[in-house]
Amino acid sequence: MEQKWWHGKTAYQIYPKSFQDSNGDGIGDLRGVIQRLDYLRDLGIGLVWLSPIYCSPLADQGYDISDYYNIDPRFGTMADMEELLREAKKRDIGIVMDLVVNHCSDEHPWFREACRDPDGPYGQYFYIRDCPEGQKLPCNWRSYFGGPVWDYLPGHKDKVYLHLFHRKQPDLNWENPEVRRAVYEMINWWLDKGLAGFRIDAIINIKKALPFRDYPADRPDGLCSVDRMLKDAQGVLDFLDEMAEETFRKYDAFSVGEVFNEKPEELPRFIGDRGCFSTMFDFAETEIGQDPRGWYAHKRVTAEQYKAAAFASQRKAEGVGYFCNIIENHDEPRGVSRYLPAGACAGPGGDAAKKMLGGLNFMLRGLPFLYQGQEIGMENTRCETIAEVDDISARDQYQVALHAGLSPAEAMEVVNLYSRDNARTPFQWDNTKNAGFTTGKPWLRVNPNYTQLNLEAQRRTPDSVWNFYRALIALRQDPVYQEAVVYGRTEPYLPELLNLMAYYRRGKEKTLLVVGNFQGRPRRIPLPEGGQKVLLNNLPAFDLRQDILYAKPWQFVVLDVEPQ
Ligand code: TEU
Ligand code: CA
Repeated sequence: MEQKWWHGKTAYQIYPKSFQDSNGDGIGDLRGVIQRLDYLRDLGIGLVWLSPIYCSPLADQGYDISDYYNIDPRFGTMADMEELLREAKKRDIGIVMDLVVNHCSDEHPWFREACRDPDGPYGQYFYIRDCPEGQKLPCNWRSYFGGPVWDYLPGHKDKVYLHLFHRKQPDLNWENPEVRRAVYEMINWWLDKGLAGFRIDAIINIKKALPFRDYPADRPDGLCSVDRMLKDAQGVLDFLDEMAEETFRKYDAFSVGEVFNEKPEELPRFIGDRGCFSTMFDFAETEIGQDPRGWYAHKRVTAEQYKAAAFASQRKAEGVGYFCNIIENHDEPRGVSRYLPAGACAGPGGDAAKKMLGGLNFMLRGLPFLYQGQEIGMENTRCETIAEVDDISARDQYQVALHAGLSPAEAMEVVNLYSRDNARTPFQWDNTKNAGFTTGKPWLRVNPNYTQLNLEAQRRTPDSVWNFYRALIALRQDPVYQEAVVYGRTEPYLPELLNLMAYYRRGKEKTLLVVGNFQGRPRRIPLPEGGQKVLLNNLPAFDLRQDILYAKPWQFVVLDVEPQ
């Protein structure tokens, strides 16, 4: 596998709306990000992905773009963006923007024009079909946010348009070469400005199985998940190869795909040496326990499932490419609230558990992608009623749960576990009002645990979660260990032992052994014989006697061991 300029970095996702507000309007913004660049540099971050900051009606928090060439005034100005690029560059931080091109906003001029004249050129930018009122829709697919993927074209009673996501997110017709040309032009315009690359949103959806047809209904609503259609859709990689050739490759840009539902044999074409993307997120852990009926039927993740999913992904990437490893993002609950048993991170030993989970994920082969607040162990938030919830997918899933017979209180438990708001509460900088995020009224309620859980407190505490993440990042940058951490082969260690997740990272010179006691109970762990040097430990103790580690609950260590 070819080595790339970004392989050794540590990446960080910013959700700008919730990161840092600079002007007191309660909404995080670009000037806020600029203010925090030193923080990111000192943490050791080399790549930053910004969730969308383009002009948008914010029907889906910026994932509905009405102008790809401008910054939404709520987030700042183009001058702010240019300053951010310059200032980031000074600190050796590459800025990655979100590329949301499966759909645009219904307020984008292309869609407005398509509504005005569906038979004109812009009608071909979207999927518009004749469908007189009362007639059957072109197909029975269910939008990701609930309800049919079809809605009446504004101003027309006899035409419908396709939206796989929200009705304010009409799908762009990638079969139309004009659309593809317009997208590539926009990408290059941004890369010319000095962007390091893009995170590519929901990209598998750009290829539809055509012509539109029904699939067997999979819920009582008579609709069928888009996932079913994606199985039949052929040829997404032809579009993506073309895109890479016309854009990213010319700039040696970084690109990370948000890819779900890929066909396994296609992995090399996604992230191999000549792949269309530099890398893609590994969502294997995210997908554990999911149930097509909806969030209410999801199952909690066990340590064994987590381990199996992580190791399977490491095997898949071996010799092919390089995944991005995450425990959370802006669409997912907080990793510590999800992958640790209920209540584990709140009680005593909670910090140890958080560090163990973070360490196990961070040390896997691939690019570690931290999500804002992960480095201080931010947790899920709680809402008592659905009225407090902002996330459009959580609102839909609440209804799905009610229809399935759950009580409102039970449905709220489901929402509290999986709502996207969990990751979107403001960053907890300190224990002043609103956690130092804003002097105004935050757009989304700050997690009340900020009085204890905040960056400022963790800076002052040597054994905080934050200091542990700093040590992880420092290890990745350590010239002695970097080769093993970045490129070393992953080899599971004693995978048959329940609630133990351990693996070697075998580099050219150095071999590391990563060990996590994935349970709130102590245990004995046999270690390979002979010299072990402890590089990282989430607890003060390291109780080793005759090659047996007497591990404490949630203990996590990284050892430098003799290659064998
Ligand atoms: O998410 C794509 C995606 O597949 C989502 O349906 C995801 O599974 C869902 O949000 C979970 O509730 C991307 C973005 O990350 C997300 O924020 C956007 O809402 C979505 O695309 C539409 O642009
Ligand atoms: Ca603001």
